[in-house]
Amino acid sequence: MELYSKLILTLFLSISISSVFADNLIGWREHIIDDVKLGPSDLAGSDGLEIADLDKDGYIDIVSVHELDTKYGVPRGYVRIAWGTSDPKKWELTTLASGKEAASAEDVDIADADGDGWLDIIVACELAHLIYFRNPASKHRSTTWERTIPKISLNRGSFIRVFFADFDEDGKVEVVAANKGGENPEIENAPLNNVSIFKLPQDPLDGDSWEEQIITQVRIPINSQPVDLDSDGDMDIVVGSRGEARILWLENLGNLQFKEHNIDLSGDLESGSWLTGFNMDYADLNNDGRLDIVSSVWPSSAYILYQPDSPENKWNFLKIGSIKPDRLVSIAATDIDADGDIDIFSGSYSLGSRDKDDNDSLNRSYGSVVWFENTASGWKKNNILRRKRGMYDKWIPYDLDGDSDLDFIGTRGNSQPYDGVIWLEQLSSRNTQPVFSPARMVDSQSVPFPD
Ligand SMILES: [Ca+2]
Ligand SMILES: [Ca+2]
Ligand SMILES: [Ca+2]
Ligand SMILES: [Ca+2]
Repeated sequence: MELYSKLILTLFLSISISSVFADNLIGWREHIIDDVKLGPSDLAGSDGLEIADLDKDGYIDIVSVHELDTKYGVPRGYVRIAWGTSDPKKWELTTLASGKEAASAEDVDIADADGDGWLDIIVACELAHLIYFRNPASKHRSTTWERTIPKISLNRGSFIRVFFADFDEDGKVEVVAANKGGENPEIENAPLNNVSIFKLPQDPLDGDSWEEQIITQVRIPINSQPVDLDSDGDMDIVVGSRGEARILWLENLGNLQFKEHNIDLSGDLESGSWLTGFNMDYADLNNDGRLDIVSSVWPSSAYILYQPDSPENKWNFLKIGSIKPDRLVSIAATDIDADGDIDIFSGSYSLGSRDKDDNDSLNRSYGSVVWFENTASGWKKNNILRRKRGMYDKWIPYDLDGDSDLDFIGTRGNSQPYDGVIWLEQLSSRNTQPVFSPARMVDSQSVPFPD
């Protein structure tokens, strides 16, 4: 016990001292939005999230999905909404769906799908369907939102990503989704699976009338992200294949026709590393007018892939940095320090037990959060937090407290009972305070960064 106290004290001192001498004065304070104390006692496996003002009260609301994946057996999950208020430390929490309807809910998107002026919700479930929720237009928090599980999405394995976008520019959104087949397909023998657009009927609640159009097939599709990659005004789609360890893009030709382009790199990545395509963000990083891709490269790095002047050409690339030995899973490209250039915010995926801290070597993937600062002399890694457990899968930049610096809203998984939804408040001038102020007194054990 005494040794343990000493260890904690040493850790505390080293964190304090390093923060005093840190170059920049940005600090981060963690706030909990949803967890087992504020929400259902079995909330876990928190994963995708999106934000929008669903009830038009002027405050951002957060839709988050939770896989409950620390337990096996009956497929279950939660779709939760945190309703914003004038105080970013106060949220009203409701459950939009639970149990089998939200079986291993993995991803979510928000758009006005039926054209009534109110934002609707779609969720991809790993076990295993799509489910659409219609915004009720009034009494948002107390009424049960009407919903449908489109028949065409049933009995075909795991939906891993889902997005709304208007691909044919008729003013109504379509749905694009990646179906990876089984929940844990073997990479070697994985069959080709679909990336599909679903054309919605006039009333998307009419689940029998959704029409599927397959737009490509790859081994273990893991992403199908709408983005206007060639900046010609229509939405293209960036696809990731885990089975083939590559990404590609589908150029929108109009009328729901797409032309497939490989994204081939101009050289080799470091040996033993590969593109996952699961989490990417987009920004013009070399100011040539073309959008570039910022991607995680497993196991531990973030890279920029520079878009070439023609889709036939190879993509040059640059390594931004690494969080070795942690597994880098999330990428948000935005100007974090408000100095006019794009920085990168990232989190990792802890391995090992999800419901307790393991006693083992420090040279393993833990749950960490860092940001990479774009500086005149290159990319500088700024450490924020590192714990034994945490999967920080997605970050949404948003100035939640209205003090003009960007804060980050995210989910945390792999760390029951600490899973849920959090936000990290940016403290632009923290002076001598630590870089990171945790929300809880007791949490998964903090561990020092190796660098
Ligand atoms: Ca709201
Ligand atoms: Ca385009
Ligand atoms: Ca910047
Ligand atoms: Ca702020």
